[in-house]
Amino acid sequence: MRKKIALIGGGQIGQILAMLAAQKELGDIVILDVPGYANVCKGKALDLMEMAPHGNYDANIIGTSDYKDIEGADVVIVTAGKPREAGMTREDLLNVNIKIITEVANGVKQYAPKAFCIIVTNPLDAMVYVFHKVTGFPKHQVIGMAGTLDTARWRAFIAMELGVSVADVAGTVLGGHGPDMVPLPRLTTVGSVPLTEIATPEQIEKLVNRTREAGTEIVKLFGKGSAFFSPAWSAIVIAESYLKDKRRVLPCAALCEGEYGVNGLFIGVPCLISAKGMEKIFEIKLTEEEKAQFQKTIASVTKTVSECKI
Ligand code: TXD
Repeated sequence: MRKKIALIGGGQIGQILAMLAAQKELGDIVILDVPGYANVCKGKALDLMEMAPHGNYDANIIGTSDYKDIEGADVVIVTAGKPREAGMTREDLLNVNIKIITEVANGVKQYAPKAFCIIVTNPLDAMVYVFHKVTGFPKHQVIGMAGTLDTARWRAFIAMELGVSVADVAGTVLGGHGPDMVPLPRLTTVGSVPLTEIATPEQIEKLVNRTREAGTEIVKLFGKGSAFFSPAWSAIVIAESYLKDKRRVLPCAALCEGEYGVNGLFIGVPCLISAKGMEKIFEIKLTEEEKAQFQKTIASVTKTVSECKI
């Protein structure tokens, strides 16, 4: 029997998720959205079914607004919520998206209690916290997708700046999904050559700042709405690692209970994603300067989470 992937939210990111999940033959796909948007999602699902002969995949894809249809899902990816508009911070979305995530969490808890859940909705670190609180799911079953995207952006900008293949850029971005996220130049390499040896301090500073503001750079260009291609791919990479037990080590927002000096918060840390879900958090020995940056991002996430009053 095929695996089942439930996409909660069939907007910009949701539709690309559906396309990628189909092309990768990850399983059957359910796109769930609010009743007023269910017909559009049914149309998107049908369009993707009709793409299958050329896309060369077999999958059953449906659109719905009924949680019964996600029954028994193996993976749930949540993008339901409002995206940012120009001039908005991720935190401006807090109150409206808390309500949406609470409703979604209750639906998932009832119909897909064993699913590995990947939360994408912003403000990310707070929304994954709310989802986890409402479902009461074990910590290995719930993660937030942000660091995987922030790291993709970091790698892309380095490749663009240095004129090298992105395939050869390795590195990571930790911390919350906001302007004080923590790219780690010290641990970034280009074909095994340390970034710190082939880029100037000025170039590195520029790359760090661009990565921190990458989401906002796109929101400004769009005017309305936020990035969707790269967030979708980033979430699919995590889902695929779970479904195929690829055991990728990816920066995800995971519930830290002591790791990195964080207690009871979801924040971006390197995670082993296996068939067990978020199997393990790897701890990196940070320098004093990196620790100070990490403290700053913890403070921001703590503040946003405390505003959730949950
Ligand atoms: O790295 C990251 N985590 C992110 C997060 C990167 C980019 C964007 N990020 C956030 O993802 C963004 O700030 C939003 O909060 C979400 C989804 O972004 P998207 O661009 O897909 O937003 P859309 O196109 O508005 O789609 C959201 C859909 C839309 O179709 C709504 O009708 C639906 O969510 N929606 C709901 N679905 C189900 N149930 C409820 N209650 C609901 N409310 C809205």
